Amino acid sequence: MELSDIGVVGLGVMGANLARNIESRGFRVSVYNRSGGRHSNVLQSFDGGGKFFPTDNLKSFVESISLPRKIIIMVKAGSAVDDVVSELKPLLSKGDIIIDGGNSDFRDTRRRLAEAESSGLLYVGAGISGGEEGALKGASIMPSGSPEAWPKIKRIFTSIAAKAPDGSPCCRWIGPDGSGHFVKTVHNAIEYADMQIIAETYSLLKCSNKLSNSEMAAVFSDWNCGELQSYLVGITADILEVKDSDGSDLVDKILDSASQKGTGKWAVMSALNEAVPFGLISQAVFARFVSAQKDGRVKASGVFSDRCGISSSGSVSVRDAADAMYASKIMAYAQGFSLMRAASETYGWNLDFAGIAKIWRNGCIIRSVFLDKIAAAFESNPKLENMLFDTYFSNAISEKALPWRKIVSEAVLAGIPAPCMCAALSGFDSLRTARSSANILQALRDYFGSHTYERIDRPRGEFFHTDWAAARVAGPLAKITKKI
Ligand code: NBP
Repeated sequence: MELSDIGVVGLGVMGANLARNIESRGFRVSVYNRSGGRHSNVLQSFDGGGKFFPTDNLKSFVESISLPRKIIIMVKAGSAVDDVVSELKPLLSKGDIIIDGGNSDFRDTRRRLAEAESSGLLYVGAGISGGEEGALKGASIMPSGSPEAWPKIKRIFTSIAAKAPDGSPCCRWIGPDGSGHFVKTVHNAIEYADMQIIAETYSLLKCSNKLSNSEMAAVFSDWNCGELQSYLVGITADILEVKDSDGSDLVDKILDSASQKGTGKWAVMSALNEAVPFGLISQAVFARFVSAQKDGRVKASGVFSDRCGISSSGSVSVRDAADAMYASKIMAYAQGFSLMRAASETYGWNLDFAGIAKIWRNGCIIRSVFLDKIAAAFESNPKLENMLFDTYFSNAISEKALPWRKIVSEAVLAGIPAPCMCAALSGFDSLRTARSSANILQALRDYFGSHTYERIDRPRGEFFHTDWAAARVAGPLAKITKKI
């Protein structure tokens, strides 16, 4: 009996297109979907035939794949993955490879990996970015997990991946454990920030400059030819030109309430766990929560319409807006890479940051020319502590600092919400402030809670406590400060 090279479980948007992509590269693909009938629809949509092995139960699906079996699970993240894994396990043989290609939480991947390996199986958590089109024509793929699995799946994965401008596949082994899904989570978090920065700029051009959608489309198209070139900026220009059936602009009819599936939230939670400053990306996630509170916003707009101190200076410079976007983008990526760096140290993943930037250059949603600069920065210094310390980025953000401040100030004065750009700028200012105001925080904490503090005139690690109330009355000679 002829056997297939690989199997795909779950023929939703991503699974169906991924199966087609794999088959189009000359591999034989077994396909299975929980709800019967879906694979026949899928195969019909691909003109039927091909090197597909459609199956209607998991047992025959598993038996139709050559050893060691390679099975990609493309189902909804969460308990559905556990369901499929536990149904597959009794049917598999030692050395078979389970690959979860969905957007799983990396902590789930760590657990599933350990359980699979304890049963003699190999397990891969592969972040896949690019949406429907990427799955079909070439995605950015971030696999990690059992290292013995990589040589066995590498040929298929690198052939279905997008190709970077230099021809290299946008897929490389990320590392052990759940590192691939973690990197995909950070990718998505950066995607949240990129999108929110675009939305804030759109808002300024629309509300301050009163540009029409077609005028904004021209601005975004122009930006897409320069340093801001990116997939998201390009499709923003497209969106602004699309008409509804009555000839009006479709974008104006879209309800301003954005949803999310959880990867942004997971990234923020990881940043909290790793103690990494993540204000800008957190604001991008919270901005979606605020957007979803449509009724509350409508109510507040009625309450505060004439009482919120707006003092706009008028329209903004389009050039300054581009600079503010670019500077904010630098901060977003700096935060994302700092989070990956912290997690890499915590979990011992030894992540290759230049390699990660390289596989994001095509296929994925955040693809842009900007990623070449990041790859170059980490290639010249793999231990780069913060992207902002790279010469290219430190020069770029310094050159754009003044226009960035002007744009953020105008947004604040005009009362136009720009949570990401404001957080980006204040994150930058916080970072470059050598002597911060945290001395006051420490004094307050010590005053009310005896939490102690360190002194600038004593070595780090020596802690002091002051009886602040007594000191205020007794003056400098009193013995009110003690070393702990
Ligand atoms: P879809 O919603 O299009 O399809 C979901 C699939 O999961 C269907 O095949 C469904 O089977 C199956 N499924 C579910 Br739901 N529960 C199951 C269960 N308990 N057992 C077996 N199968 C089950 O999702 P999608 O957009 O293809 O996304 C798949 C994964 O890829 C997700 O993790 C998603 O986050 C990720 N992802 C999506 C995109 C994107 O742009 N859509 C991009 C990158 C990553 P059924 O037909 O029987 O209901």
